[in-house]
Amino acid sequence: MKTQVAIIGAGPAGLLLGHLLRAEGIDAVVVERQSPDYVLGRIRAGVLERVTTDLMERLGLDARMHAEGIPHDGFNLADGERLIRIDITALTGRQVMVYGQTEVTRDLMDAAPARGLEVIYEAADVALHNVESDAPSISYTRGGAEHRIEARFIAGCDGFHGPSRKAIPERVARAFEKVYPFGWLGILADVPPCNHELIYANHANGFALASMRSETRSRYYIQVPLDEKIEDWPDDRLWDELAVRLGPDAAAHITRGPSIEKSIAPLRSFVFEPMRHGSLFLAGDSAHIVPPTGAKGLNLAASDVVYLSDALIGYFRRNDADGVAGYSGRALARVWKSERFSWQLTSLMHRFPENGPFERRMQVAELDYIANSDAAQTSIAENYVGLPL
Ligand code: RFL
Ligand code: PHB
Repeated sequence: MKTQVAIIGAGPAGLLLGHLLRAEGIDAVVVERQSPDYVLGRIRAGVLERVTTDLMERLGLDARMHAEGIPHDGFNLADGERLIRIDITALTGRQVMVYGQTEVTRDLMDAAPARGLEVIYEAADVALHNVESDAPSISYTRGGAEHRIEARFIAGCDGFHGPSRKAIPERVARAFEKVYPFGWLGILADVPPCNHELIYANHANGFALASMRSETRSRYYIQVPLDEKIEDWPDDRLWDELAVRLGPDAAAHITRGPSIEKSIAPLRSFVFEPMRHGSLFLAGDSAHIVPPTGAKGLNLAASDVVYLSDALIGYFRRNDADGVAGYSGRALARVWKSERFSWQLTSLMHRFPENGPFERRMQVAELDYIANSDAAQTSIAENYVGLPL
């Protein structure tokens, strides 16, 4: 098979890119290792910045998002008795949208056939070839047969564990990484949220987050050590711990219910440079990971795709290769700012096993500063709502 852009990975980055290219008449094929049900079963992001909602609007795939998503004007930072509300709308004039990554992915998936975007699911052994040439290709096996897709470019949208990043030789690359000594244990349950806005809580037992997917579906997280096992967290223990960490006011409004999903995700900051090598581009989690505290991962995938689709549309429609050459630098400038914000909010709101009383006083002093400074709140709000493209 021949196409213009071969896309590896049908997560948000790959599907958004495929749709943006098809909307400009550019041929693209997406190759995904998992089945559609598996992809939709992964419970991940919940908060969308304007960059992501704008993309769904540009594609004309925003009807369900606007009908079912919940715009939020603010969120809360809690520490003991203190609750600091960050009024993002008053401070920035903008909102964020609570609409699950699962739903974004479903909307993109459902629209693919009608828009001429071919997505090949359950493709095994995906491998990249000749990425330094103008005629790269990918090979994969499916149903026992071997297949090859020849393309002008490859977009590696295959997440942190995919093969694309590894196809960039070490001699031209540099990786930056920070691994945190804890993970987030998440629970999804069909119960009303305890608060109409998100609460990020710093408690002596560790961080907790109260989030939601809708008026009837809640998403909560707690910080746990990396060696913690899901089996050690039956629902009752998790609800008890959430009530302790979120504090009495929130606890009074927690509705308990059976978990419909429970999983542990490790926290990591990671950036890979460059994001293009020859005819291969990286976008989304394949090039960078942020800890989920800032709600930035999916939104960074979306901003990468805005830059990458600009570059590819310039190349194919206007014969202009400048965007291709500039992609990595443009994308990384925004990536590093989101890395900074996610790392800072993670440091402020979690309990680190290696930290002592001095670091704790630093957290308290910073929260005190934030509580009393419009400038500090504005800085948090403009980052949370999303920096300009
Ligand atoms: P994805 O979603 O991982 O998709 C990559 C796709 O590539 C496929 N793949 C392969 N396909 C073919 N061959 C191979 N060899 C392949 N290897 C992998 C995979 O099956 C998959 O379908 O990456 P993408 O598209 O870059 O999207 C990134 C986002 O998924 C991620 O950044 C966010 O989920 C991060 N994140 C959050 N982001 C936000 O913006 N807001 C949030 O509120 C938020 N909360 C979260 C999060 C991530 C979490 N976890 C579990 C990591 C909360 C959590 C708990
Ligand atoms: C979520 O609802 O899954 C969520 C919300 C905010 C975050 C991270 C995850 O910062």
